[in-house]
Amino acid sequence: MAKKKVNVALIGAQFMGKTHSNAWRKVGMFFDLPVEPVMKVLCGKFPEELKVAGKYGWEEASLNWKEVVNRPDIDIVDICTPNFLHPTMALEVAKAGKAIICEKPLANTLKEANGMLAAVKKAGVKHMCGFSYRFAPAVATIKKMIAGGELGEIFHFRAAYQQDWIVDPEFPMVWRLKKKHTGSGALGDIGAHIVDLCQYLVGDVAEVCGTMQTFIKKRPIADSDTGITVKKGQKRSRKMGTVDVDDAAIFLGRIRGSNTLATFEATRFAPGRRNYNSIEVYGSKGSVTWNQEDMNVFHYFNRSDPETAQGFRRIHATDAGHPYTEAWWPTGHIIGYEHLFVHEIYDFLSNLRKKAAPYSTFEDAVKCQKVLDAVERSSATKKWVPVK
Ligand code: SOE
Repeated sequence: MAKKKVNVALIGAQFMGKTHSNAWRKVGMFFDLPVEPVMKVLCGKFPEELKVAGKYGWEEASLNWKEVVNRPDIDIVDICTPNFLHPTMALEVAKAGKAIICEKPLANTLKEANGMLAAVKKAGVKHMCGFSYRFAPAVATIKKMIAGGELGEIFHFRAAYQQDWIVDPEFPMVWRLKKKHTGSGALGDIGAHIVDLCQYLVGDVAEVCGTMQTFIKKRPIADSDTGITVKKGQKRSRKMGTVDVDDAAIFLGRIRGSNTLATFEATRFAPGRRNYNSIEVYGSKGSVTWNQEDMNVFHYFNRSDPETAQGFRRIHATDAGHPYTEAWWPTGHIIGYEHLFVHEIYDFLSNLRKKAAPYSTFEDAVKCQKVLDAVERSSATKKWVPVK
């Protein structure tokens, strides 16, 4: 029987537009789906950037996202724009009654994030926020281990998400460095990921104490915003712009209803760490560690191993028993960053016509935004702040 076609519109043609386009294109090739996604329209801000629409697999391209969102033939809208645009777009999509995927963080502020959650609930539409690292086979396996009690009582959750793409003072002003476009800097961009991983794997953060730092406060203004990479030949004026967001945020957390202590570091000033999203979980029965730069493996220490054979085992999360891996290659044939987006869209489509939402929803994204908000208030007051 022919599968119901669901028409997709994607808003945003830069880094996330590219990763999500790849995912929409690959998901039906590698996974069995209850519906057939059709890549209908890529929406962008400039005619120039829409030249990739055909190459990315989209049937149409449009500069008018609002018109596309309200088209009766569009069923799902995927928002891959800078953070400040998420609320306006999500509210429009919810009003139009379409299913919605939105990149993280949900919004610049907790207030806006709450508004987005209220809108999708009122509209009764399916909603996902793309916390992609949950969908790494190794991370999904760690989730099962912790939920199954294999690590016992959790003493510590530790996460450090370290990058280095703006250590060069010549790196120009881009949207991720301007509060009005991004909300916060490293905290909301990469700190959001490790907060979500903590709340996904271990438990909700109940209170935080943190501090934030901007190392380079002035940067050259560029002729174009190229996300996190500097395009060859990009011209930079001598006019300088002010960085009004954090370059790094470090904070402690206590986990609701447990004795677990959490420590978080989100920095863009760790030379040599390109996209080093790393987590460590230490429990009464054992420990696990994982990092995105070596994303196909995780390390596991089991306290009940014989004393003469104790140590961190290096486990390849590419065997058939690891989530998502059967769709790809034989064991040991690794996957990459882009596959995580295929996995998240697979989970979204698999549950499109069900009540269930076994993935990161707007609810989870608001829980994350509450922690980000509390960290900003803690940094400003130099006090512990409860996460309401
Ligand atoms: C930049 O820090 C960035 O592109 C993040 O915005 C993404 O969420 C992360 O997956 C990779 O790095």
